[in-house]
Amino acid sequence: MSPSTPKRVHIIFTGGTIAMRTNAQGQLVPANSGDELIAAIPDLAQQFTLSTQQLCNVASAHLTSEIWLQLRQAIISACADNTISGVVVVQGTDTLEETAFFLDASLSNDALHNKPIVVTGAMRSADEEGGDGPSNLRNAILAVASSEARGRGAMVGMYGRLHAARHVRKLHTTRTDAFGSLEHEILGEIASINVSANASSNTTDLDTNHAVPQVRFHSPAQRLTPSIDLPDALYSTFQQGAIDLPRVDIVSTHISCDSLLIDTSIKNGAVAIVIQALGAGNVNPNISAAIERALTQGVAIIIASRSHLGEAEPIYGYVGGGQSLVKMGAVMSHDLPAHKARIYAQLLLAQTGATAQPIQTILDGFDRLR
Ligand code: DAS
Repeated sequence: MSPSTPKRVHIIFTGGTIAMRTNAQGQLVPANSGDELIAAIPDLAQQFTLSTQQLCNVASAHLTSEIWLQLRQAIISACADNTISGVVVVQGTDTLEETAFFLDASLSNDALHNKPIVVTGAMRSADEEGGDGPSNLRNAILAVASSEARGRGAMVGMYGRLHAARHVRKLHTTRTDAFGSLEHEILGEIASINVSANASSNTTDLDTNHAVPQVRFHSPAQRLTPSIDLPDALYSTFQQGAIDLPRVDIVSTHISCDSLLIDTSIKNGAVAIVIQALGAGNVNPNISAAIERALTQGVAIIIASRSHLGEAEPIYGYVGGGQSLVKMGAVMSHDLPAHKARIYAQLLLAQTGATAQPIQTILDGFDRLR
């Protein structure tokens, strides 16, 4: 690409509040196409060559593993095009961190040709005055076009901040600054800097300062989650309706909970179960017994914590304590919350096709997260 050729960014739209408007009944529903969202940031269309793709237009609660695999395939194709700098994915914020983590964990730098992905959305609808959609979309495009974004895999870009897919969480239900990385540093930000118009032109007019957004990363490029390459055949088999990603359920625990949900999950074909355990990864004797039954039947058990900070660790040796569970053959999710541990387990099982040996596959795979 010659230095004068505008950078090309590919944008894949799937829907979300960013594309919703209020209907005659006063309800927010999917409405705007991706191209209509791009029309709201005309200056970016002058700065970059933008190609767009509308995969679907749904609330992010309606996304499925089938749409994820289509999205992943669309990203692989876009990144293989050497005119494209990177890919922006637009979706609803409710499951945004899940999609970002799925993409980050399932796409190696080789598959991406080192190109970055930024997943973004909005907390305010397209028809809301002063909505955050246009600025989030603008920032995401600027971020993937930055050469410093290369080699970082999939990130989340919201409210001017870039978060690692592994660490980011939606922490607030409605605020525009809803996303955070908890105790982890954010990867970077898009901040406005003031430049003098005369600094870049030879005019003799009076100086006029104007704000220019600039992408700044805080640390060198690295991948925080070991990539799990999915077999090429998976997508085509999936398209033929022959398989789904392996079934991995999440069971949440609390005072006085019993084993019903774990037993039901096994009966319904779960290959692995993520237990959202208490504190550092502890459960009561009912759940401990159910975990032992599951492991005996060959179902892998992953222990995550319902706490927001810290990691699931094998500390306690009482019945149901994390150390006792690990001795039985369960595995700790480390810093992954239950919903990301579920995705990671699905990918590991899909990669090896080792649904016959899920326990070993999960043990080995989660060990690499440390
Ligand atoms: N919560 C909405 C959003 O922020 C809806 C969704 O996730 O699709 O986009």
